[in-house]
Amino acid sequence: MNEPLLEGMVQTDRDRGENLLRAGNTNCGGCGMSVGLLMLGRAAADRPIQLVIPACCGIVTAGPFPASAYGAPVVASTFASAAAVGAGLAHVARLNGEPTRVVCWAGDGGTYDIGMATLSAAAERDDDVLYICYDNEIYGNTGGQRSSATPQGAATTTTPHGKVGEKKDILAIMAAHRVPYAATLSLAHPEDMLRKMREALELRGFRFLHLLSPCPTGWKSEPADGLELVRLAVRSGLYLVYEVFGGSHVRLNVEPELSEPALERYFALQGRFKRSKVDLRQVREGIRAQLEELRRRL
Ligand SMILES: Cc1ncc(C[n+]2csc(CCOP(=O)(O)OP(=O)(O)O)c2C)c(N)n1
Ligand code: SF4
Repeated sequence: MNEPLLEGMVQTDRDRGENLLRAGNTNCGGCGMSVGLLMLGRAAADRPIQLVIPACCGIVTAGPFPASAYGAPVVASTFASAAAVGAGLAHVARLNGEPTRVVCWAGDGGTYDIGMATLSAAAERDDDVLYICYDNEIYGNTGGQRSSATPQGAATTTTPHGKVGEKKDILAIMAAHRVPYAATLSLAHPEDMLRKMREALELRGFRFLHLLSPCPTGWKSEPADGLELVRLAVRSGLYLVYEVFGGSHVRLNVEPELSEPALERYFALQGRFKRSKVDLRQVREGIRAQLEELRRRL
């Protein structure tokens, strides 16, 4: 039953059993999204999954039809419809009595900005979809414009002197929908990440995962520094690793050290912050405020 269909060119649910992301794909070296996909494949193991990917870097990854770099069936959607398409596929799977789990895999532009309406609607309806946002903090596929996930001070092609204004708090937005499960994922904490991906695949209803996804091309960083950057973001408290159950019960998974050297190094390793000279005192205040807010909800 595990024979490849269509001579192995296109993957269907029946063809799993190899990496979710195959070798030879077009992602840049050091792309955090690649590691995220490998982890997702590991978490899914033999479980049949269907991916819905809007027009972000993640769909370029697939390559030209009929070949595919993905070891799972993929629907390429418009930005505005990813969560709605995912909801439809999940309904069809349920009606057919299939165990297939539907996963939307979208960048921050497709999530925080362009896909927000259908994302919010699917979350409100509690559709049976796992939505994963890989957040590289820019519109990568179109050459690196700012998104509402771009952090303050980061230079992009549309904010050459550094973005003014803070990053949107997407986890707070999703938690406010009171979805069964929402969590952040750290590539530098693979066991925690795998556990959350497995649990999120298992749960029913709408689940949201946020992955800070280093993008050497947009962050102007060394490809080999990606995991170290995430580690520094977690150690400094800039990226909090936590999960929210039912929109209200919060669990902090990694205690941030609030390390100042880690914070300094995080910014120093990325060319995108060079020009704006980020005010680290202000960043520290923001970190403490967010952590206090989170602790109040523990
Ligand atoms: C409705 C719509 N607006 C704009 C575009 C152009 N566009 C293609 S890719 C892209 C950037 C996507 O950024 P993101 O979702 O963060 O994913 P990334 O490319 O960084 O992986 C944009 C704006 C589009 N395809 N559709
Ligand atoms: S531009 Fe960034 S997100 Fe897109 S493939 Fe390259 S490293 Fe990955």
